[in-house]
Amino acid sequence: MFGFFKRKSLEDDLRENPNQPEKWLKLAEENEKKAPEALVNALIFSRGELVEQVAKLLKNLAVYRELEPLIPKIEDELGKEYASFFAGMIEEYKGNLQRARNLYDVSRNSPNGVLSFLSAYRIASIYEKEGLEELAYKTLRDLEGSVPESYRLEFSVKKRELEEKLGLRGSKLFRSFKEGLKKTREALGLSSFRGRTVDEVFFEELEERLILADVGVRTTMDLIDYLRQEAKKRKIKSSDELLGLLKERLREILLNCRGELNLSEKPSVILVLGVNGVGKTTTIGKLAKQLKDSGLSVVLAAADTFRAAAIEQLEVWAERAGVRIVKGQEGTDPAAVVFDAIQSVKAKGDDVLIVDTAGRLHNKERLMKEIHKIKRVIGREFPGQPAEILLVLDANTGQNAVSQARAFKEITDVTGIALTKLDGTAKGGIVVAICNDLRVPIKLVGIGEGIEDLRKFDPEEFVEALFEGG
Ligand SMILES: Nc1nc2c(ncn2[C@@H]2O[C@H](COP(=O)(O)OP(=O)(O)O)[C@@H](O)[C@H]2O)c(=O)[nH]1
Ligand SMILES: [Mg+2]
Repeated sequence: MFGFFKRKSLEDDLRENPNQPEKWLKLAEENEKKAPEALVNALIFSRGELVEQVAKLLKNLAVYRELEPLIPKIEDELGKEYASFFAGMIEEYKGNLQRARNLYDVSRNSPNGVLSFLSAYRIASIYEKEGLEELAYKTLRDLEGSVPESYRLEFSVKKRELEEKLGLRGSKLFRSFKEGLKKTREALGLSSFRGRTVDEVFFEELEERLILADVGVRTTMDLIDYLRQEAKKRKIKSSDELLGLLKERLREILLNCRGELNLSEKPSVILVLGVNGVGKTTTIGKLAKQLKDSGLSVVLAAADTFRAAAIEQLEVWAERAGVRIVKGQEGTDPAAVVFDAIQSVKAKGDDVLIVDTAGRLHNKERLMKEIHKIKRVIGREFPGQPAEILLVLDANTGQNAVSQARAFKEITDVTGIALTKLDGTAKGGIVVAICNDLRVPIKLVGIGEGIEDLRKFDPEEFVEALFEGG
C-alpha cells in the first residue's frame, strides 16, 4: 500500500548516520564485499567495545586479505593494541605463527579486558599449534580469572583437551559428542525434571526448556502434546517415566533423519550449498580428508569465485587433506570452474568431486540461477549427478537455520544436511527441529574446527548426550 515509501537500505541508513556499530556488523554479515570496511567501522564506532563480535565475524567470513589495508585506520582510530590484534589474526591466517604471536603480545597489554583476553587466548592456541602444549596450558591457566562469559565453554573444553594431551587427565584425544553438547544439555536441564510430580507446572516448564534449547515451537508442541496424552492414557505419575518416553520419542524422530552420503556411482558429485560463514569450506576440507583416508580419490572445485580469499581458503584445505583442487580466477563464472573440474575428473578417473559454492541468499534470484546452471553442467557431463546436494547449516544460528533450509529447498532439491558448530552451542535442540520440520536427512555434523571434527550423525548418540547425567 505504501509502496512509494521505498524502504531505506541499510547502507543508506549508515551513510546518513554512521555511528551505529551494531548495524555495521549487520552490513558485514549481509554484504561480503563491504564486510572488511563494515567490520572496521563496527569496531571504531563502538570504540572497541565490539571487538569480540568483529573478530568472530572476521573469522567466519575469512576476509583477512581485504582487511589488511585497513589496519592503519584501526591504529589511527583506536591505537596500536587493536591494530596489532587484527594484524595478528591476519598473520595467523597466513600461517606466520611467530609473527602473529609477537603481534598478540602487543595487543595483550590493552586496557580493554576482552581484547587482552582474546590476545592471550590466541597466543595459547598458537603455542598449541607449534606443539608447545605446556606453554599453551600455562597461558590458559593464567587467564582463568578473566574469561568472558561467551568464551567459558570453549575455554574449558580447550583447557581440558590440553590436560588430556599433557597426561593430566585420562586420555581421550578427540572431542566427544557428549562434550560438544554440554551447553545444549545445560540449556535443556533435563536432570532437573527428575523425581517430580507430573502436573501442569511440569509440562509448562518442560515446554519452556525445549524451546530454549531451540527444539522449535512446533516440534515442542508436538512433543508436549504427545507426553500429555501418554501421561493421561497410561496414568503416568512419575516424571522419570515421562522423561523416558520423551527420550524414546526423540530417538524415534531422529532415527527418521539418519542418512549416509550417497557415493555409489563413480564419479559421485557432491554439490555443497549454504549461506556465508556456515562452514561449507571447512566441512568440504574435513570430508575430503575422510574420503581420501578411506581410499577414494577426491577433487575439489572452487566454485565460490566471489572472493579470491574464498578460493585460497579451499586451497589450504585441499593441501591439508592431500587432494586435488580445480579453481579459476576471482569472478569467474562458477559453472565454468565446475566444467573444468569435471574435465579433470574425466581425465584422471577420480571417484568423488566436491563443489564449493557461494551462498548469497539475499540475492535469491541470482543464487538460484547460479545453482541451476552448475547443476545443469554436472548433469550433462555425468548423468544422474550430483547425487548429493548437501546443505550446510550452522547450529549456532538456531531457528534461523531452519529458515535458511526452507529457502534453499525452494531453490533446489536438498538431499542432505551437514550441521556444523554443534560444539559449544546451546542451540543443539535445532537438530530435532530440522529433522521434524524439514524431513531432510542429517548426514554429517561438525563438532569443531579441526580436520577430524566431522562425524556421521548418530541419533542414538545424540539423544544419549542430551540426557546424560539426567
Ligand atoms: N567450532 C566450529 N567451527 C566451525 C565448524 N565448522 C566451521 N567452523 C568455523 O566457521 C567459520 C566459517 O567456516 P567456512 O568454512 O569458511 O564457511 P563458509 O563461508 O560456509 O565456507 C570458520 O572459522 C570455521 O573454522 C565446526 O564444526 N565447529
Ligand atoms: Mg567458503
